[in-house]
Amino acid sequence: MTSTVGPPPYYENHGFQPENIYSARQPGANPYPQYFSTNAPSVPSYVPRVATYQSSRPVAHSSERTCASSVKKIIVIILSILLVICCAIAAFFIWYFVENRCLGSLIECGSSGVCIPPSQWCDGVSHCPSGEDETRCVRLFGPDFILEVYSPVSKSWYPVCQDDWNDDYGKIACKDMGYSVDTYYYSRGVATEVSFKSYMKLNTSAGNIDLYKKLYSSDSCASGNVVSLRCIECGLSTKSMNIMNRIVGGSGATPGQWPWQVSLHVHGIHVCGGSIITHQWIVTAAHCVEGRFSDPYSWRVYAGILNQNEMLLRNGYRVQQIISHPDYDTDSKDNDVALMKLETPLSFTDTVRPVCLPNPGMMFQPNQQCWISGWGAEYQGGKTSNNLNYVTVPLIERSRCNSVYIYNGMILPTMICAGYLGGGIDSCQGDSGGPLVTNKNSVWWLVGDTSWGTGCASPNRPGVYGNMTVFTDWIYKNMQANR
Ligand code: 4AZ
Repeated sequence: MTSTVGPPPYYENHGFQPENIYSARQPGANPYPQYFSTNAPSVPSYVPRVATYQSSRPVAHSSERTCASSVKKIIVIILSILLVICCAIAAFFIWYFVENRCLGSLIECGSSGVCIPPSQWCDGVSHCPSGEDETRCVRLFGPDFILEVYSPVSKSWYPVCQDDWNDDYGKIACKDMGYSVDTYYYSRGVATEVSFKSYMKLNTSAGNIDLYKKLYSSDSCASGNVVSLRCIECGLSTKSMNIMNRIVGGSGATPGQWPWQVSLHVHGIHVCGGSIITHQWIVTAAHCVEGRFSDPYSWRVYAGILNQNEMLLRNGYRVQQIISHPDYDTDSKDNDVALMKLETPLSFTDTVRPVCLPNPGMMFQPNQQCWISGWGAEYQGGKTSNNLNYVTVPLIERSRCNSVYIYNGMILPTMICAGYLGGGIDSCQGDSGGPLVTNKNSVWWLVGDTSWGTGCASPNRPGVYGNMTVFTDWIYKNMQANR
């Protein structure tokens, strides 16, 4: 230990001394430069008098001035930096309000600056100042993607007649459903169904006005064709199916077979599955993003990779936003659906592609052949699988799945059962959030998202999936509000 006993060291502050002005001072020599006379009065007449509490030693005085001016400089620099930061923040907010005026997950009423929550958009009650929330309601209906527009007057949906329709109108309708115009696929006419009695028609003489103001209801459609609208090229698998068939009791997937399947990681560990629906949006289960998992920054999304070990060598896509269904219930698993918005868009390839969201009016049949895929456990209580597995499962009618010997009334309208009552084949821990899909009209549709079940592959305990048809509208509105 070193001792600190004794007087403290004395340091004389000479301040800044430019070279060759002051010569090196000898001990006992005049401390002042020679051009100051040593016989001069203690306060020379030409030296301004200063208050005595200021140092009378010229060297110390100049050093304090230097120090004060340095402090001033630093303050000026800091203030300048703060000013620049404030200007940048103000510019960002101005830009933000000009570009997307509605903060958070709200939809703007036209360009009025009034914002409403997605749940109030097209709910049959007018909330916008000019009623835009009820006059710009579009949807795609059935397996042929028939474009329908809602008439608030007759309170019903009408198919749009193909007469005078073009891609520019198609792009507007796709944008109003929450799609980006960059993904626009096509608009084409398809023969009308006998069930169509009225149509929405374009009034071409209406001039350059809003699409929806140009539409009027009519009992005739000259071409006999209605608009089939595809806002994204979805539901295409590049690999033909090996139905022969692990998941529990499934097979290993090949590249491009389930291109919408993603693996969702937290701290390098697979937690849940998900499905790609656009370049930036992933559908998963709300229970996957509950509680401590609700922070978007903790997630990484892996697309187009079949093997978990390989994912650990890659970066994954960052998540910008997570939207959980507002009516999700932890206990009953009612509305077990959530959306993840990626920070950067996915590039679509043969192995990375979106699945189609089911349109209202899809009517999936009981016993309809569907497929589940995921990296979940291969047996009850097992660990995550290294490779992506898949298996075919039939849908089970809700009334049957709700019977006393199966789930005894626990299957709500937001749920759909699929699997085998004999057991042996099922989704399991780690498959949650992932897809339940079917193929109809040569298109792959997202029928459900893996949600829950009692154990895995046990007799009379089939898998339970979120009923995607019920969620499509919620998904579109939230994509629209968070563009
Ligand atoms: C789960 O915890 C899970 N057998 C997924 C599916 C099923 C059960 C549990 C259905 O991720």
